[in-house]
Amino acid sequence: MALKIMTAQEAAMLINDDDNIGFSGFTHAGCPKVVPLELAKRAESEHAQGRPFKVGVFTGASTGDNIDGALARAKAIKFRTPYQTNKDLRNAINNDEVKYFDLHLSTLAQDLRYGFYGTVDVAIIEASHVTEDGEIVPTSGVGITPTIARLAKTVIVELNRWHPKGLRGMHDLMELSDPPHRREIPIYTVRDRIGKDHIKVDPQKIVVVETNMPNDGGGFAPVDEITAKIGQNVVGFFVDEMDKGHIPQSFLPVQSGVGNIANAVLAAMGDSKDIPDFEVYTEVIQDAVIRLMENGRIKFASGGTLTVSNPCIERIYKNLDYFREKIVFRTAEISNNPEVARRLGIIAMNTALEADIFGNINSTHVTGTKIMNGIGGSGDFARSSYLSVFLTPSTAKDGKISAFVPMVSHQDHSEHSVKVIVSEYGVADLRGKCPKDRAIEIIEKCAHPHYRPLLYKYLDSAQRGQTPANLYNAFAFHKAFMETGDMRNAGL
Ligand code: 0RQ
Repeated sequence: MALKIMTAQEAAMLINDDDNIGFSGFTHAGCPKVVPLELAKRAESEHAQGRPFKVGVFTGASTGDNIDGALARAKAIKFRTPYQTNKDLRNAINNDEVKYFDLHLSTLAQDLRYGFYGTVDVAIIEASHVTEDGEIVPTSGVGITPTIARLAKTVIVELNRWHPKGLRGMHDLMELSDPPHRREIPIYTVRDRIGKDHIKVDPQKIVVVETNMPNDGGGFAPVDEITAKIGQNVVGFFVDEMDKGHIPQSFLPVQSGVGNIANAVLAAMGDSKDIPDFEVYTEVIQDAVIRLMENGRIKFASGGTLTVSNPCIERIYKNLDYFREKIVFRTAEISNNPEVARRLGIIAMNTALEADIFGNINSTHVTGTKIMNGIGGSGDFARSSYLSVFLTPSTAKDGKISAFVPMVSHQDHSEHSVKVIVSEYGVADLRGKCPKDRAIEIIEKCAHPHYRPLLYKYLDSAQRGQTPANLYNAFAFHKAFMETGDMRNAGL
């Protein structure tokens, strides 16, 4: 049976006001590009004619500008989950124009199956290949694709010729059974495969839109003095842990979050002669992973996406046979699965916006209210890893903000999931320490020297108890920032 072929504009007409849409991909990679742009235009035209038009948006993680940016600017988003990084969408969320709920990435596919968030009416999926009997091969990012493809009544496939057909074979795709029928996930090493190389759906519900559009892949900020220092501190700590026998000499699989700091830390690990060649079990595969693969330092990467710059993905596509042996793309519910993270003994490295002196972490909200991106996969890994490390520069905004505060203004990861914190000044090892000792460790090893006296002043003023606290002054740093633009003015 021949598949239905349409233009992007025609496909956008299949979507109704109030529908919930599932998009393929994870970060900009694997996301559809042309239908969402037409959908944004459609919403603008409906609004111009006085009619309502908004859709619910489910994704694997953040997306390209053609989804989150275009739909936010068109005021076409009813609600959004689970992670975003787009400036226009972030502003719309923080201005209360879009309802956004932040979610552990591993849970969205199962929450959709459980029906927690209503129906998935339409799935829009970027594919490198689609067959007449309904086999869909994703591109460079997966996310929640198998689940939305199965649940949706209509599946719009953007067949993007920019991605080679040869991607087939690099994906490992499956959905978990739901309780009470779920069994263990048989992944015992980073390389194990448990699924198929494609998604199969009823061809009757597929419509195909053909396109040829590059990814949105921007580059990373170059490693600077601070991120390089954080990288060296992480490496020093890992080498020490190997000497103590806490990390085996063969090393353990590494997960690293998204962004400049994570990229710099991986680069530092690759440069170290004291860290053996290692494997990665992560969600986002960034440029640094590919460079380390090319020079043999990373032996294998299991991830959900190639969140790499366009020059980097072009290198991969030119050498697909080399990378096919070294990379597997999984769905978010498997790449980020807590069961697998705990079994494999993952070393998790994620980034904090701020930490308090007791080890609680805020990764998402500036001064407790304005969302930056979201928790992403950090919670999936932090709680379930072998060793959970959080990274942050000691200050932000030219020293006006301390990353170490008396009490976090929003909490994503509790002290119970945080084993180690690293800044450019050093490594705070929180394992086995009571809250007061943790506070001293964090102030001495990680806080910026300028903020250390202020943090000690807070600690001295705190009411004694298992966890020292002074609820009158707990937000003195944030208050000073809001009132004077500089936490150094905190009156304690
Ligand atoms: O602002 O861009 O205006 O300069 O935050 O900070 O230092 O460039 O670091 O790119 O690694 O991003 C936590 C946001 C860090 C990210 C966060 C400002 C700072 C700068 C970016 P500018 P950097 P990064 C993977 C797993 C989510 C949790 C996670 C993130 C901007 O890593 O979203 O790891 N993590 N998930 O100036 C106000 C503070 C600040 C601050 C930094 N305390 N207050 N602004 N900034 N600290 C995600 C996935 O699963 C896909």
